[in-house]
Amino acid sequence: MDTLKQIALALDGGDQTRVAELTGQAIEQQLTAKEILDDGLIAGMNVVGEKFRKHEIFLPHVLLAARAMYSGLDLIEPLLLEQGASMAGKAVIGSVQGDQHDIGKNLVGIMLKGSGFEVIDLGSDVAPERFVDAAVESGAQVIGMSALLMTTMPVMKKVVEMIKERGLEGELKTIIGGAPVSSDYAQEIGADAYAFDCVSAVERIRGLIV
Ligand code: B1M
Repeated sequence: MDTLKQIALALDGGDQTRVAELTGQAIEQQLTAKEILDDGLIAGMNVVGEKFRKHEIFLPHVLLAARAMYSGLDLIEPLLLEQGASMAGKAVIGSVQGDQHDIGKNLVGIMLKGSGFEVIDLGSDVAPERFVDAAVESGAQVIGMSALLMTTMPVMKKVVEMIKERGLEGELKTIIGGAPVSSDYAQEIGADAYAFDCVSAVERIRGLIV
């Protein structure tokens, strides 16, 4: 079995040590960080998500898988960052209030830093006013919000509304992402952009700043 498939399998098994070991091997084999991410770590996490959805596994298993995912992400992060260039802009990112899911948001942060952006990462469970305050205080041009739960998506709308209320529309742009979010939803709430994944997030944010 190839190394990437083994990574996915070890992640599904929640084996943090093995995921780190195999990710190290994949790096030695000169596989790109993107291959390791997409075909190893994310592939494994998708299997976990599907099993969780079908109630074949429960939360402790998902938590172990998430921990294993981070052991691999830690190793590929410097490689993703190597592609970095000069400062391209400043973005505030976070997972919205009520949402603890942060893996996708962290990937967006890594890719942005790797592309030369300054990133202010507010973490997860971020209240609307924290997003806007942090952007104003830091002079960021963009707020990037992540939501993985249908129940937390409406917080994104609150941030967009707050930007309008404070008269910052046009100068402070918003981008949203996360599995339940779509471009239709972005349009519906008046967000400036939607990105399907962390790679397109960088492209979209570049487009917003130009
Ligand atoms: Co939970 N969870 N979870 N979970 N979890 C999901 C999201 C779920 C789809 C599982 C399922 O039922 N199949 C489901 C949501 C259902 C829904 O509302 N549609 C769910 C649920 C229900 C829950 C709880 C409510 C479970 C419970 O307690 N009963 C609970 C909620 C906690 C909370 O947030 N308040 C919960 C908890 C957890 C853990 C804590 C155990 C853990 C999170 C650990 C962590 O993040 N630190 C967890 C996990 C790991 C998942 C799954 C399995 C994996 C999510 C993930 O990290 N994927 C997930 C099922 C799944 O998605 N397959 C699931 C990998 C990641 C790279 O993808 O985040 O989609 P993703 O990011 C992508 C894109 O979406 C995009 O780029 C990334 C890739 O390039 N993207 C952006 C993301 N943010 C972006 C922002 C952008 C642009 C692009 O611009 C700013």
